[in-house]
Amino acid sequence: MASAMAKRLDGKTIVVTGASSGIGRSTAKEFARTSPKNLKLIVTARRLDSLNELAQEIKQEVGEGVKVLPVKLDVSSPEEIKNFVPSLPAEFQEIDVLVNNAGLVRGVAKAPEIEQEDINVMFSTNVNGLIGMTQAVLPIFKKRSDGGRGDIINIGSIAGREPYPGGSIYCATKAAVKSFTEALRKELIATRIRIIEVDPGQVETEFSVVRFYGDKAKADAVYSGCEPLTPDDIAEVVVFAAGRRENVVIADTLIFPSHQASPTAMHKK
Ligand code: NDP
Ligand code: 8X3
Repeated sequence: MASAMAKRLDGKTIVVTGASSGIGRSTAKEFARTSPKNLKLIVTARRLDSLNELAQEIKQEVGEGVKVLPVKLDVSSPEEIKNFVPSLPAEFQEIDVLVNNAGLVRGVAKAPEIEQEDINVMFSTNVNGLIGMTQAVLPIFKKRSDGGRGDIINIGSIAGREPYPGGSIYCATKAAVKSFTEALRKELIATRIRIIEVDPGQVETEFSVVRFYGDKAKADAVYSGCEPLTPDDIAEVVVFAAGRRENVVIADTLIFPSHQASPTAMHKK
């Protein structure tokens, strides 16, 4: 017997950005596990090899009921976003859920020493990319009855609620995600389109390796003496939100591991 959540997700087409690693990868797998009979998953990122591996892993785990389409997509490129929906095979074009997860942090520099390139990459990915994907997919939602239907799930961060030293640009991008998300929910009030934000605290993924430009020792030090969340912990919240009854909007969530109460209030053993 299928769960209520499995039935609600059955037949949906879901896009996950940044699915080559971490939270995005776990989210794609969790959708597949939760509704394994009839689902279409479009997994996107810049690393196509990793997306192809993910597609294989999903197939091995749940079988043929979930169709996975890996798509190479750099969300910081407006041109690639413009071509994204028109390039999809017809059977994948009726998107129901967009998970705007692709994002990154670069460095821990403080003003005035922040590299212009890092500022550009963080804003063009975390903010422009998320807005661009939303604008690319919303017209599909808006064609549907009742003014439109579908889900946009934006991955924000505790960093967007509580900025911290050494993270000013990243925090500003996540605050922008929060503002955009909240305005969008108000703009779409007369529709069935659900605008959902999921804000994780500390999650161990490639996030810190990217922050420290590939220095794994520095990244590991971030998580030493404490137990961070896993990407699966966040994936479960994303899928739960998408799997609610249509009239239920999990508008906003903040998820911490038990040792964390803010970006800087961390208990380390
Ligand atoms: P990872 O580094 O493990 O994953 C980031 C994903 O984003 C990768 O799949 C990467 O794929 C993708 N990505 C980065 N840049 C681009 C781009 N220009 N175009 C397309 N895809 C891109 O980190 P997380 O899983 O932790 O991060 C996922 C989201 O969660 C981010 O938005 C992050 O800000 C947020 N978050 C993370 C927290 C944490 O503590 N880890 C806490 C709060 C929020 P590829 O390199 O192949 O393009
Ligand atoms: C990631 C959380 O606090 O490391 O978004 O910036 S934090």
